[in-house]
Amino acid sequence: MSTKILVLNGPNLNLLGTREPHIYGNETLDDVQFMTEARARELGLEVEFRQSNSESEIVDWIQSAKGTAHGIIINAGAYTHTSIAILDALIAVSLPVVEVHLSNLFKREEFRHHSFITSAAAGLITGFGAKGYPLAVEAMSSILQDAA
Ligand code: CA2
Repeated sequence: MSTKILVLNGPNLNLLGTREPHIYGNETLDDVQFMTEARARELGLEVEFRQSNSESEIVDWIQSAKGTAHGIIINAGAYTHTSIAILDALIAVSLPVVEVHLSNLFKREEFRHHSFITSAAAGLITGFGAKGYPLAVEAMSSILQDAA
């Protein structure tokens, strides 16, 4: 099986590039997918890139990663700050996790400073816009190589 990374995007990230470019940048989610897949290809990794506005669908996708993916990159959107269900699913699959955010959470409102995801993640990339995704792919590649 090729080395496969599941890249998950949470609510409203489908709106990227349409509003709030000063916070999230000008790239659309399709652009982010393109950049993510390009870096993955360079590193010999395969990417499955998904977005959902539904917490339960994200939980289902995380559960189904066991046995089908080698790692998970996740931008859980606003669920980052609320979802114990996503945290529990990430812990349950025990795959390496890299958390990514377009904006710098710590320069924003206090309620965005806490992430339920981070405690299940190897690390957090926040504030580099769309470029955070290829960076997350690099981080995942390094984690998987170290574990091999
Ligand atoms: O910075 C990030 O990547 C976030 O995960 C984005 C979430 C936000 O709730 C998190 O605190 C940080 C929001 C994604 C919504 O994206 C939009 C993009 C364009 C227009 C409206 C929403």
